[in-house]
Amino acid sequence: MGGDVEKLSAAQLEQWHTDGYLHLESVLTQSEVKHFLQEMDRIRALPGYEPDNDPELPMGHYKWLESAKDLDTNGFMDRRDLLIYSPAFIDLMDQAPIFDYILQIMGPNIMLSMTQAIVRNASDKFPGYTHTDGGESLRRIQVTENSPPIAVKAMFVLTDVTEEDSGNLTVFPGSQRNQIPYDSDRMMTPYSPGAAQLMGKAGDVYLFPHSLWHGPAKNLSSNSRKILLYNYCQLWVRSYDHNVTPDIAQKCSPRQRRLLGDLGYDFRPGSHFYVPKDQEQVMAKA
Ligand SMILES: O=C(O)CCC(=O)C(=O)O
Repeated sequence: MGGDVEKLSAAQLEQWHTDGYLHLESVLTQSEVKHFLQEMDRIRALPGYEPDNDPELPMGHYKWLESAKDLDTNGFMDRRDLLIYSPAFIDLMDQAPIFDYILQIMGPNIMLSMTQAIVRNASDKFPGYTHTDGGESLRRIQVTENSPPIAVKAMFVLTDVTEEDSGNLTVFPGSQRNQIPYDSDRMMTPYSPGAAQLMGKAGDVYLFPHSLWHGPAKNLSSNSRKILLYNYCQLWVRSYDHNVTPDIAQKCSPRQRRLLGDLGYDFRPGSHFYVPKDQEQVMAKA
């Protein structure tokens, strides 16, 4: 793909294939961390997509609300579709080195499928949960070890998580290849056998495929745990998040627009089936 791109080492790739996740340290600078934390505080008071108990909403769907329900900056927040809020959220979609690693792992025929900001407040009421991403469908599909994954998530950690039960991302290493039986009475939780609660520092990133069993542990610490999530999928799978308005499109570079599904021509039946001829070139140019 040319250019000066950062690459995962052979040892990291082996860990990716074996454990199904990577913990990359100090990816964001402390000033980037500070900026994104301030942005999370700011957008909480703004309208956006948040979870809601509206019985009219199908499972997993978000609702457009006037603000987060809790306006305390350490209270719970789960905001989707972040690109509308600032250029920093747009630029994070293809920032080095994480996007270089995503291209290395997934290949060039990809798009951005979701963005999300989550605050897991300290609470003894939240038991944590465990799941795969992509719902019932993707869970049933297991690619071979060396295949590019169908969908991958980058979790940007914005607050230190240095002890267990601090809202840690909890993973089941290897479960991307050896799926855990799910059509049974067995309920997976972050405390089921095989679970590993990950530690991390503000600025670190975890990469994992949607097929890895994962989820947040309880947060019994005295701090809120704050993260950003950027998801990527193979181009034909398509985004399940973004409304790409003209305003967002005009703030994006050609590569960012392509990642949002703009193929360089108007959509018509057949688009997204084959990749555009210039896909590799567009992905290679930051
Ligand atoms: O850690 C969280 O708050 C949620 C993360 C998660 O479950 C996910 O990335 O799907």
